Amino acid sequence: RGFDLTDEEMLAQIDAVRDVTLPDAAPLTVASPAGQHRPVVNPATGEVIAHVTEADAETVAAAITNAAPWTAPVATRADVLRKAADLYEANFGLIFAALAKEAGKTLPDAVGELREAVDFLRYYALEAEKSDMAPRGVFTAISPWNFPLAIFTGQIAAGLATGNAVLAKPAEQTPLIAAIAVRLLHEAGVPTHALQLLPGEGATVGADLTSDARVSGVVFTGSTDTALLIRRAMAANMVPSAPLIAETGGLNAMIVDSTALPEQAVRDIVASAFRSAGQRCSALRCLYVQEDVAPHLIEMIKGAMDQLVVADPWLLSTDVGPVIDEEAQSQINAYISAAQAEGRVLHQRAAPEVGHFVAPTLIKVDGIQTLEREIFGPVLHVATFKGRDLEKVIAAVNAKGYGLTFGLHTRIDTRVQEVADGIHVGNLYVNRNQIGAIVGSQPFGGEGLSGTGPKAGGPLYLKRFVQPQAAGAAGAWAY
Ligand code: TXE
Repeated sequence: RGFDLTDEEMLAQIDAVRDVTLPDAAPLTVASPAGQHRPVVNPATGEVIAHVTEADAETVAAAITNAAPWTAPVATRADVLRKAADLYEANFGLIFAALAKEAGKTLPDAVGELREAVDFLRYYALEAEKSDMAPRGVFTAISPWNFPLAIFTGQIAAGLATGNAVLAKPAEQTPLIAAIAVRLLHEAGVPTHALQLLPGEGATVGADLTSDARVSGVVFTGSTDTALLIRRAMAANMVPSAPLIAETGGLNAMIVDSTALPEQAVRDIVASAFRSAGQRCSALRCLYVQEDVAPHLIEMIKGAMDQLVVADPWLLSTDVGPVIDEEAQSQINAYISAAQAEGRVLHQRAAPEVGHFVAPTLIKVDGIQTLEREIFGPVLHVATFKGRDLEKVIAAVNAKGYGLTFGLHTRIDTRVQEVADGIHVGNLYVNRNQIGAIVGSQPFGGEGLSGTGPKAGGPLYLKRFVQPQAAGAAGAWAY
């Protein structure tokens, strides 16, 4: 079954939680007195909305000891995950409140997160039922703040559907939404020994959870640097066959050639670069426009940027919310200031002064050099290219070693094939918005520095959560 909440139902749910108090709605399941107390900040206002008690080393050690695979038959596990999906839908109002106030997510972002989370639960339930296989044991799931519901739930759902115990460590910035999700999963019937929530810092709780010999695998989404740290910790401590399933960053580009439909291209460019305040790993970072149409297209982009509502996501008409925290805000703003000093800022859309907002910004890039690093915010770079240099653009993008998403707007059919053959990328979007996963139909994941594969939301994903001999015996995949 697909996502089936109507718009009216969603809005009614939001109305019902206008005055929700998040700490009351999301009591954290781990409360070790010795643990760290971390303030949770609403990035749209800068206000502290809760204090969270984080796990300490003893809590983590106890959680690993208590973790036990979920031995219920696969049909039971699948039913429980489907029930959890129903509970997520029934609690959309609360989920929206947490996503808006803790992660700065707009209403369309929150709907997208809910839909993806629910799809993950139902899809992995279905996939697990197709071939019952032996779990590896205990999985650590480390997730980022930018999809604090969808990615968090997807990792857990994959681990649980295959019968593993899951130790879930959410990002430091988003423990409340994680607590709500785990509460709903437990309410649906996931045993507490099979799913434990361990909020805390990456460098301490995350490191402990990825360097214990009793952990049989790690599923991770976040930065490439952290993935490399985790790989080293696992190599030193875990059995050699323990898998790391990682999704990491990208330096995503798009080509718009002279034949592209400008309205369609501009709509997709602005949505991909600025929605979610640019904090999607799939987001467009660098746009290459064919020289002859560039002046017109850039004017159109500026006009579309001026239409964006940059505001607190608690206002339902908001298009662009804040970035996640003060550190992200100051890093991105420093980057923009440096570009400004070099005279490369082509356009900016004003943003509120209060809260951790970054003004959506368009920056000019000279030549077809691509970016040095990923700027995880509402910043779009634009370069122009001559028609004969198309191959050079593709080579420049490939040379960076990331391969997450790539966009192409053209009406030349042979060019689609040419680009598809040339670009090393996990997800190619032709004449459409460069977004992330569509669970079940467009699995998501990158190549090279962008991740290990297999793609989340696809048929091969669960194979890495089960024992290789069992997968082989089932005639499927062996790792
Ligand atoms: O990630 P971090 P950040 C990437 C994107 C972006 C960056 C931003 O490239 O620049 O991540 O997120 C935990 N051992 N993507 O900087 O620091 C940490 O606590 C174990 C890509 O916050 O990697 C958090 O839970 N865990 C993307 C998680 O790792 C550790 C989606 C991610 O944090 C740890 C989101 C350690 N030593 C971000 N250190 C995608 N491809 O989907 C940190 N953590």
